[in-house]
Amino acid sequence: RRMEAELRGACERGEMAVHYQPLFEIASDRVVGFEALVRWRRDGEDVSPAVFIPIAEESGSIIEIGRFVLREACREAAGWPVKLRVAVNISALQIQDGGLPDLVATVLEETGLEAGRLELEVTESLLLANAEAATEVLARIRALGVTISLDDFGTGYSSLATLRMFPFDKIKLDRSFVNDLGRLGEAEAIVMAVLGLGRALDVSVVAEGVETEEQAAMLRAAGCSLLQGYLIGRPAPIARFSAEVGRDV
Ligand code: G
Ligand code: G
Ligand code: MN
Ligand code: NA
Repeated sequence: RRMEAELRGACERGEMAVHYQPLFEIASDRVVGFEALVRWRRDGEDVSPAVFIPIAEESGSIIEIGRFVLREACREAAGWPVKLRVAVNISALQIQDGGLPDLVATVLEETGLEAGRLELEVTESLLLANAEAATEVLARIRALGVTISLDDFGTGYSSLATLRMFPFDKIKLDRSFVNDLGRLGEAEAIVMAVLGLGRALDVSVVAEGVETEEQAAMLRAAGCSLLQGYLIGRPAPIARFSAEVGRDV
Protein backbone atom coordinates (compact mmCIF):
# COMPACT_ATOMS: atom_id res chain seq x y z
CA ARG A 1 0.00 0.00 0.00
CA ARG A 2 1.01 3.58 -0.44
CA MET A 3 1.55 4.49 3.20
CA GLU A 4 3.64 1.37 3.65
CA ALA A 5 5.96 2.44 0.83
CA GLU A 6 6.16 6.01 2.12
CA LEU A 7 7.07 4.82 5.61
CA ARG A 8 10.15 3.12 4.27
CA GLY A 9 13.04 5.56 4.66
CA ALA A 10 10.86 8.20 6.36
CA CYS A 11 13.37 8.44 9.25
CA GLU A 12 16.29 9.04 6.89
CA ARG A 13 14.30 11.68 5.03
CA GLY A 14 13.85 13.52 8.33
CA GLU A 15 10.08 13.12 8.38
CA MET A 16 9.87 11.60 11.86
CA ALA A 17 9.88 13.77 14.97
CA VAL A 18 9.58 12.97 18.64
CA HIS A 19 7.11 14.76 20.88
CA TYR A 20 7.12 14.57 24.66
CA GLN A 21 4.32 14.20 27.19
CA PRO A 22 5.04 15.07 30.84
CA LEU A 23 4.69 12.62 33.71
CA PHE A 24 3.68 14.26 36.99
CA GLU A 25 4.53 13.04 40.50
CA ILE A 26 1.91 13.93 43.10
CA ALA A 27 4.19 13.72 46.17
CA SER A 28 6.78 16.17 44.83
CA ASP A 29 4.25 18.23 42.86
CA ARG A 30 6.64 18.14 39.91
CA VAL A 31 7.13 16.80 36.42
CA VAL A 32 9.55 13.89 36.86
CA GLY A 33 9.78 12.60 33.31
CA PHE A 34 8.45 12.51 29.76
CA GLU A 35 7.02 9.87 27.42
CA ALA A 36 8.46 10.05 23.92
CA LEU A 37 5.76 9.83 21.22
CA VAL A 38 6.68 9.67 17.56
CA ARG A 39 5.10 11.96 14.96
CA TRP A 40 5.22 11.60 11.21
CA ARG A 41 5.28 14.80 9.19
CA ARG A 42 3.98 13.60 5.86
CA ASP A 43 3.56 16.33 3.26
CA GLY A 44 3.58 18.94 6.02
CA GLU A 45 0.82 17.22 8.00
CA ASP A 46 1.20 15.22 11.20
CA VAL A 47 -0.03 11.64 10.82
CA SER A 48 -1.08 10.06 14.12
CA PRO A 49 0.94 7.05 15.26
CA ALA A 50 -2.39 5.33 15.91
CA VAL A 51 -2.65 5.26 12.10
CA PHE A 52 0.89 4.53 10.98
CA ILE A 53 2.37 2.41 13.81
CA PRO A 54 0.16 -0.61 12.98
CA ILE A 55 1.23 -0.33 9.32
CA ALA A 56 4.88 0.04 10.32
CA GLU A 57 4.53 -3.03 12.52
CA GLU A 58 3.10 -5.08 9.66
CA SER A 59 5.68 -3.98 7.13
CA GLY A 60 8.70 -4.09 9.45
CA SER A 61 9.45 -0.35 9.26
CA ILE A 62 8.87 -0.22 13.01
CA ILE A 63 12.40 -1.56 13.54
CA GLU A 64 13.87 1.52 11.87
CA ILE A 65 11.35 3.90 13.48
CA GLY A 66 11.84 2.35 16.91
CA ARG A 67 15.60 2.72 16.62
CA PHE A 68 15.18 6.36 15.60
CA VAL A 69 12.85 7.19 18.51
CA LEU A 70 15.10 5.45 21.06
CA ARG A 71 18.22 7.27 19.81
CA GLU A 72 16.46 10.62 19.54
CA ALA A 73 14.81 10.40 23.00
CA CYS A 74 18.06 9.33 24.72
CA ARG A 75 20.10 11.99 22.94
CA GLU A 76 17.53 14.63 23.88
CA ALA A 77 17.25 13.55 27.55
CA ALA A 78 21.03 13.33 27.94
CA GLY A 79 21.17 17.07 27.20
CA TRP A 80 18.68 18.19 29.85
CA PRO A 81 20.20 20.15 32.74
CA VAL A 82 17.44 18.72 34.97
CA LYS A 83 17.96 14.96 34.98
CA LEU A 84 14.38 13.86 34.34
CA ARG A 85 13.43 10.40 33.07
CA VAL A 86 12.39 9.52 29.52
CA ALA A 87 10.05 6.67 28.47
CA VAL A 88 10.06 5.06 25.01
CA ASN A 89 7.33 2.80 23.58
CA ILE A 90 8.49 -0.56 22.24
CA SER A 91 6.65 -2.74 19.69
CA ALA A 92 6.41 -6.53 19.60
CA LEU A 93 8.60 -6.78 16.52
CA GLN A 94 11.42 -4.94 18.28
CA ILE A 95 11.35 -7.50 21.09
CA GLN A 96 11.16 -10.44 18.67
CA ASP A 97 13.96 -8.95 16.59
CA GLY A 98 16.36 -9.99 19.35
CA GLY A 99 18.76 -7.11 18.83
CA LEU A 100 17.02 -4.80 21.28
CA PRO A 101 19.22 -5.33 24.37
CA ASP A 102 22.37 -4.60 22.34
CA LEU A 103 20.72 -1.60 20.70
CA VAL A 104 19.71 -0.16 24.08
CA ALA A 105 23.22 -0.69 25.48
CA THR A 106 24.79 0.95 22.43
CA VAL A 107 22.43 3.94 22.46
CA LEU A 108 23.03 4.54 26.19
CA GLU A 109 26.75 4.46 25.58
CA GLU A 110 26.61 6.69 22.49
CA THR A 111 24.38 9.31 24.08
CA GLY A 112 25.80 9.15 27.61
CA LEU A 113 22.32 8.84 29.13
CA GLU A 114 22.35 7.10 32.52
CA ALA A 115 20.47 3.78 32.23
CA GLY A 116 18.42 4.65 35.32
CA ARG A 117 16.81 7.53 33.46
CA LEU A 118 15.45 5.37 30.61
CA GLU A 119 12.14 3.50 30.71
CA LEU A 120 10.77 1.17 28.06
CA GLU A 121 6.98 0.78 27.77
CA VAL A 122 5.66 -2.56 26.59
CA THR A 123 2.13 -3.97 26.31
CA GLU A 124 1.10 -7.35 27.59
CA SER A 125 -0.26 -8.61 24.25
CA LEU A 126 3.22 -8.05 22.91
CA LEU A 127 4.78 -10.19 25.61
CA LEU A 128 2.33 -13.06 25.57
CA ALA A 129 2.89 -13.69 21.86
CA ASN A 130 6.27 -15.22 22.65
CA ALA A 131 6.54 -15.21 26.41
CA GLU A 132 9.79 -17.09 26.93
CA ALA A 133 11.86 -15.09 24.45
CA ALA A 134 10.30 -11.83 25.64
CA THR A 135 11.15 -12.62 29.26
CA GLU A 136 14.79 -13.11 28.36
CA VAL A 137 14.97 -9.91 26.29
CA LEU A 138 13.37 -7.86 29.09
CA ALA A 139 15.67 -9.39 31.70
CA ARG A 140 18.74 -8.43 29.66
CA ILE A 141 17.50 -4.87 29.25
CA ARG A 142 16.62 -4.61 32.93
CA ALA A 143 20.08 -5.85 33.85
CA LEU A 144 21.42 -2.67 32.21
CA GLY A 145 19.52 -0.65 34.81
CA VAL A 146 16.66 0.35 32.50
CA THR A 147 13.10 0.46 33.90
CA ILE A 148 10.34 -1.63 32.27
CA SER A 149 6.74 -0.34 32.36
CA LEU A 150 3.61 -2.30 31.50
CA ASP A 151 1.62 0.00 29.21
CA ASP A 152 -2.19 0.11 28.74
CA PHE A 153 -2.66 -2.06 31.83
CA GLY A 154 -6.10 -3.62 32.21
CA THR A 155 -6.98 -3.81 28.54
CA GLY A 156 -5.39 -7.21 27.84
CA TYR A 157 -6.54 -10.70 28.63
CA SER A 158 -4.42 -11.96 31.48
CA SER A 159 -3.04 -9.00 33.34
CA LEU A 160 -2.42 -10.84 36.60
CA ALA A 161 -0.63 -13.75 34.96
CA THR A 162 1.48 -11.29 32.97
CA LEU A 163 2.42 -9.37 36.07
CA ARG A 164 3.59 -12.52 37.76
CA MET A 165 5.51 -13.78 34.74
CA PHE A 166 7.47 -10.65 33.87
CA PRO A 167 9.56 -8.42 36.07
CA PHE A 168 7.99 -4.95 35.87
CA ASP A 169 8.93 -1.78 37.68
CA LYS A 170 5.83 0.20 36.80
CA ILE A 171 2.22 -0.24 35.69
CA LYS A 172 0.49 2.29 33.44
CA LEU A 173 -3.25 2.08 34.06
CA ASP A 174 -5.05 2.44 30.74
CA ARG A 175 -6.80 5.73 30.19
CA SER A 176 -10.19 4.07 29.62
CA PHE A 177 -10.49 3.46 33.38
CA VAL A 178 -9.45 7.00 34.27
CA ASN A 179 -11.90 8.31 31.70
CA ASP A 180 -14.82 6.60 33.45
CA LEU A 181 -13.89 7.86 36.94
CA GLY A 182 -16.77 9.78 38.52
CA ARG A 183 -19.16 8.54 35.82
CA LEU A 184 -19.19 4.79 36.27
CA GLY A 185 -19.01 3.31 39.77
CA GLU A 186 -17.05 0.26 38.70
CA ALA A 187 -14.23 2.38 37.25
CA GLU A 188 -13.45 3.61 40.75
CA ALA A 189 -13.39 0.02 42.03
CA ILE A 190 -11.02 -1.02 39.23
CA VAL A 191 -8.68 1.90 39.87
CA MET A 192 -8.61 1.08 43.60
CA ALA A 193 -7.91 -2.58 42.83
CA VAL A 194 -5.02 -1.77 40.50
CA LEU A 195 -3.53 0.65 43.03
CA GLY A 196 -3.79 -2.11 45.65
CA LEU A 197 -2.12 -4.52 43.28
CA GLY A 198 0.69 -2.04 42.74
CA ARG A 199 1.25 -1.71 46.48
CA ALA A 200 1.17 -5.49 46.96
CA LEU A 201 3.71 -6.07 44.18
CA ASP A 202 5.74 -2.98 45.11
CA VAL A 203 5.46 -1.40 41.66
CA SER A 204 4.41 2.20 41.08
CA VAL A 205 1.19 2.92 39.20
CA VAL A 206 0.80 5.70 36.62
CA ALA A 207 -2.72 6.85 35.79
CA GLU A 208 -2.92 7.65 32.08
CA GLY A 209 -5.33 9.97 30.33
CA VAL A 210 -6.01 12.32 33.26
CA GLU A 211 -8.02 15.16 31.74
CA THR A 212 -9.88 16.82 34.64
CA GLU A 213 -9.10 18.19 38.10
CA GLU A 214 -11.83 15.93 39.43
CA GLN A 215 -10.08 12.81 38.11
CA ALA A 216 -6.75 14.01 39.52
CA ALA A 217 -8.33 14.61 42.93
CA MET A 218 -9.89 11.15 42.98
CA LEU A 219 -6.61 9.51 41.97
CA ARG A 220 -4.70 11.47 44.59
CA ALA A 221 -7.20 10.46 47.29
CA ALA A 222 -6.90 6.83 46.16
CA GLY A 223 -3.14 6.93 46.68
CA CYS A 224 -1.98 7.06 43.06
CA SER A 225 1.53 8.52 42.87
CA LEU A 226 1.98 9.40 39.19
CA LEU A 227 -0.30 11.13 36.66
CA GLN A 228 -0.15 11.58 32.91
CA GLY A 229 -2.70 13.20 30.62
CA TYR A 230 -3.93 16.34 28.94
CA LEU A 231 -4.53 18.00 32.34
CA ILE A 232 -0.78 17.87 33.02
CA GLY A 233 0.26 18.44 29.43
CA ARG A 234 -0.35 17.30 25.88
CA PRO A 235 2.43 15.71 23.84
CA ALA A 236 4.49 18.54 22.29
CA PRO A 237 7.96 19.33 20.97
CA ILE A 238 10.45 19.50 23.84
CA ALA A 239 10.82 23.26 23.34
CA ARG A 240 7.43 23.58 25.03
CA PHE A 241 8.92 22.16 28.22
CA SER A 242 12.11 24.20 28.55
CA ALA A 243 11.09 25.25 32.10
CA GLU A 244 10.78 21.62 33.19
CA VAL A 245 14.05 20.41 31.67
CA GLY A 246 15.89 23.57 32.73
CA ARG A 247 16.99 24.65 29.30
CA ASP A 248 16.18 27.58 27.06
CA VAL A 249 15.49 26.68 23.46
O1 G B 1 0.87 9.84 20.45
P1 G B 1 -0.47 9.18 20.29
O2 G B 1 -1.37 9.46 21.41
O3 G B 1 -1.17 9.52 19.04
O4 G B 1 -0.10 7.61 20.18
C1 G B 1 -0.96 6.67 19.65
C2 G B 1 -0.39 5.29 19.83
O5 G B 1 0.90 5.16 19.20
C3 G B 1 -0.18 4.92 21.30
O6 G B 1 -0.62 3.60 21.50
C4 G B 1 1.31 4.99 21.47
O7 G B 1 1.75 4.07 22.46
C5 G B 1 1.84 4.62 20.09
N1 G B 1 3.17 5.20 19.88
C6 G B 1 3.51 6.50 19.91
N2 G B 1 4.84 6.65 19.71
C7 G B 1 5.34 5.40 19.55
C8 G B 1 6.67 4.88 19.31
O8 G B 1 7.66 5.60 19.23
N3 G B 1 6.77 3.53 19.18
C9 G B 1 5.70 2.70 19.28
N4 G B 1 5.92 1.39 19.14
N5 G B 1 4.46 3.14 19.52
C10 G B 1 4.27 4.48 19.65
O1 G C 1 -0.72 3.60 24.23
P1 G C 1 -0.08 4.78 24.90
O2 G C 1 -0.45 4.82 26.34
O3 G C 1 1.39 4.91 24.72
O4 G C 1 -0.81 6.03 24.28
C1 G C 1 -0.34 7.31 24.37
C2 G C 1 -1.40 8.09 23.63
O5 G C 1 -2.37 8.62 24.54
C3 G C 1 -0.85 9.24 22.85
O6 G C 1 -1.45 9.19 21.59
C4 G C 1 -1.36 10.46 23.59
O7 G C 1 -1.59 11.54 22.70
C5 G C 1 -2.65 9.95 24.19
N1 G C 1 -3.02 10.69 25.39
C6 G C 1 -2.20 11.13 26.34
N2 G C 1 -2.88 11.78 27.32
C7 G C 1 -4.18 11.72 26.96
C8 G C 1 -5.37 12.22 27.57
O8 G C 1 -5.38 12.84 28.64
N3 G C 1 -6.53 11.98 26.91
C9 G C 1 -6.57 11.30 25.74
N4 G C 1 -7.75 11.12 25.17
N5 G C 1 -5.46 10.82 25.14
C10 G C 1 -4.28 11.03 25.74
MN1 MN D 1 3.00 4.41 26.12
NA1 NA E 1 0.48 4.44 27.54
